[in-house]
Amino acid sequence: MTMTDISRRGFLKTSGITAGAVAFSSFAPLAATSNERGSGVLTAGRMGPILCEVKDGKLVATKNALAQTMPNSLQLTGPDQVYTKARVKYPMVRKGYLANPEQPQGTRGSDEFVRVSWPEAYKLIHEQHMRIRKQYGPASVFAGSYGWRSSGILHKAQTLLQRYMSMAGGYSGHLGDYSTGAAQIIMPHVVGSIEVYEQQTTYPVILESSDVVVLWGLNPVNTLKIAWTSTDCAGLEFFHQLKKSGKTVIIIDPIRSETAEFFGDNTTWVAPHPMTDVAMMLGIAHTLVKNNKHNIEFLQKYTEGYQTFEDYLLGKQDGIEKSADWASTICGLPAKQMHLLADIFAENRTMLMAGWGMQRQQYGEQRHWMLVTLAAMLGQIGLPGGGFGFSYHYSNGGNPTRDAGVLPAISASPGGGSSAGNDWAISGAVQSFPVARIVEALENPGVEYSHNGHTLTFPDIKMIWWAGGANFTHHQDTNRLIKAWQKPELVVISEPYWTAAAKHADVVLPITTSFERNDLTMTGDYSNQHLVPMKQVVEPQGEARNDFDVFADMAELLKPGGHDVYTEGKTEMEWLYGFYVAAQKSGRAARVAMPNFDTFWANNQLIEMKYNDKAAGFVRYADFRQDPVVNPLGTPSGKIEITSKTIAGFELPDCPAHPTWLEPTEYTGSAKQDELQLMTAHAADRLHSQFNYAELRDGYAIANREPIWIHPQDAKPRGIADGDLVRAFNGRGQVLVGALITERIKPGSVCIHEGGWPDLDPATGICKNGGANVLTLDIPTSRLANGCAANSALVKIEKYTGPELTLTAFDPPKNG
Ligand SMILES: Nc1nc2c(c(=O)[nH]1)N[C@H]1C(S)=C(S)[C@@H](COP(=O)(O)OP(=O)(O)OC[C@H]3O[C@@H](n4cnc5c(=O)[nH]c(N)nc54)[C@H](O)[C@@H]3O)O[C@H]1N2
Ligand SMILES: Nc1nc2c(c(=O)[nH]1)N[C@H]1C(S)=C(S)[C@@H](COP(=O)(O)OP(=O)(O)OC[C@H]3O[C@@H](n4cnc5c(=O)[nH]c(N)nc54)[C@H](O)[C@@H]3O)O[C@H]1N2
Ligand SMILES: [Mo]
Repeated sequence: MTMTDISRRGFLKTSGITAGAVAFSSFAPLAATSNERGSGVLTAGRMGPILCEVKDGKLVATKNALAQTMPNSLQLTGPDQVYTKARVKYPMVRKGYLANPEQPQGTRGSDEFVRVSWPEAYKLIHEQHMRIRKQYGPASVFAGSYGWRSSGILHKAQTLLQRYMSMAGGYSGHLGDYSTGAAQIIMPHVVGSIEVYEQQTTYPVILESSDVVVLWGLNPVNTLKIAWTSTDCAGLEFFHQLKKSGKTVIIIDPIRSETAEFFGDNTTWVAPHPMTDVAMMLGIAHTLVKNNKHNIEFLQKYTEGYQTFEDYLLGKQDGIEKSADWASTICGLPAKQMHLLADIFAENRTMLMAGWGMQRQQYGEQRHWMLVTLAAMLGQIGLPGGGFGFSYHYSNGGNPTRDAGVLPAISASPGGGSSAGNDWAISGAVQSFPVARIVEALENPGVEYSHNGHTLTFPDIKMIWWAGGANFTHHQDTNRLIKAWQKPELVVISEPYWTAAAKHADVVLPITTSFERNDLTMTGDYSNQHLVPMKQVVEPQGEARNDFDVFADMAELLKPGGHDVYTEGKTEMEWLYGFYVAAQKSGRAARVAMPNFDTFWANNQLIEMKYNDKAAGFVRYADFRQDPVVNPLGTPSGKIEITSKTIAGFELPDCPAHPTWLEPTEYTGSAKQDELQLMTAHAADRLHSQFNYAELRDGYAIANREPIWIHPQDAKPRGIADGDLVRAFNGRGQVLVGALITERIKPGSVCIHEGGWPDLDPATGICKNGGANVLTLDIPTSRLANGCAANSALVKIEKYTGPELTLTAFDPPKNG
């Protein structure tokens, strides 16, 4: 069904409202297949427990180790991860840096690299690290190193870096993340918790009790391929069963996503312009009020400050009624469609599931705040299958929590506490800034800025060590980043691959992949469904070493004995044994029996934790709904804050006291004639930049570049045909992309998925691989949250007619 089909019948045609609810037990969790599966070494990655086929010491294939109905392309990437030509083989140092580390010649990013031995690399880093630390203090050393390093509880790149830096006397760290920067700061003011990383009203309850499920900027068929720990695969199965249930599913997204394709005729696709959801929600809210369909009783009992918001909604302050007609001119949908959505939401048990792409935008705080407000007006929060949920598309939020033996993880300071032996002064982060403000920090040392009501100061960064993140791919406005990146005196990158960040470093250290070391992980960030051995499958490639060993060796250079303080005198397997014993102990408390470690490790099988019927019936906010006095929320009023006195007190022009439509700087509404809005959604066949080098790329690359999704209406007047090489550009940069002409995107918008490795041509400055962030705007969501606002940019596109440019994104540098 398309977005033009807006009849009530159109929406509800396949509705479970008449079909009847699906039985509670129908969401039987899929059994782990560890007993029936084929042979292979068992390990795990973000994409789930994985079986590895090894021939003659070589990893030849990887596949899922759990039963699953939905395919997960990322599970096939094992051999590419180990053997890609993009692997870093040896420690390498930039030529101009090696020649004179205190006064380096040449420029980061355009200099040659020279191979050195591990001891030479250690010595060089140690000496310069100590010089910088002594000269400028601990805050000058940035170890905030954000990113999606591999799964595992021992080989945690960032934590291991920080463990070393804490032994060295402290460092500058980061606050928050790129994922939910805006939502995780605004939600505690609104509902008293961060929401985005919390257990949701469960999948079984949705299948039993929801009539209408709204996927608001949610693309779970892509985003549930992975989890922060390792996916338990239950989320994809849930959406499979949701489709089978015949319930009404409405998808609100400028892109007809993989999820919309998956639901096919079982869904209605509604496509507003990007960045306009608040206007659209206001239009729906206004309709509710005009038709007296808002739940006044709920608003009175459970919320604070509704009246102020309603005054705004009805235009009592600014003379503008935020009606569906008003919203229509902004979001590009017919008013009738918003009227209909208001009716459907109010008349049925409706779960509003929201993704995060729409808060990774300028004024991103407003999206989820307004969505909670809309849900409050519908009055279904705390009822089974009603209300809102912000983690249904991520890490299987909604898969019931198991009774489990839960693994701990290595900590950022040795001994897990504040001291390790009397003569080590252990210190954590001495100064931290919101993670997506790194370029602003590099540009503005010592400058004050406002963050969540506080005044903070940017550190003066002189050294950066990045381990476990791809910041040249993940950060906005690459050319601005490259400029700011010249400021520090030393940049070290620990990486398995020659990422753009590695190519812009002074020292590059080759790190193992998770297939080359032993570790452990749970699956399901909320469910703890399995405990999985992550077994070493092959020998490390080249001279790759584990982050753990690198930092342990570096700690020895800090002071004799440092190695043992760092490792606490334990080997890799001794650490894993200790973690497992701790899990066994917590398992006993939950009445879960687990074999002893040696048996478990030799078994080559995962442990499935115990299903808990009570947990399976969890309804978020049920206790608050039952008694808001006994079970208040963690907000100042104890209620849902539709107007927040706290936020009002911050007096921020970019984040007012209640959800508000604020016109973005760069969006369709401000576009000049030939400009288009750029969306940068997460890709189906990558985890951000990870696996961009893999064979899967052959399936999606167009003209050997990242694809750009263009609506025929936008392609035709520009003379762009399907498969053409296209130049997308704006004042910030330019990229080469391959045209995918499709009606699956709202006219006026284009999409280049985030995660393509930047590959800047030195002569023209064009990114030859289509790295989306070369074009994005590096601004904070607002001075409330300072979140990542990547999805806020205008671009122009044209058919590329310049000289042929060869892709070099995945080539190691000369001598590499
Ligand atoms: N335009 C735009 N930009 C975005 C986004 C967007 O939507 N649009 N999304 C943002 C979001 S939500 C996020 S979370 C970020 C993601 O940004 P990142 O998390 O930085 O992205 P990844 O590509 O997963 O980077 C992980 C890196 O760690 C390396 N690595 C893997 N295992 C190990 C290990 O064991 N040790 C070491 N040392 N390294 C390892 C990998 O090779 C890879 O280079 O991107 C953000 N950027
Ligand atoms: N396969 C895969 N899975 C992943 C990741 C990955 O890179 N690859 N990344 C992981 C990480 S770190 C994160 S944070 C999550 C990200 O999860 P999300 O942030 O939810 O993912 P996105 O793809 O950015 O956005 C989801 C959908 O929102 C839509 N959207 C964008 N802007 C708007 C808007 O203005 N309005 C509306 N209504 N919709 C909009 C996009 O078109 C997209 O279909 O996914 C995780 N899962
Ligand atoms: Mo993320």
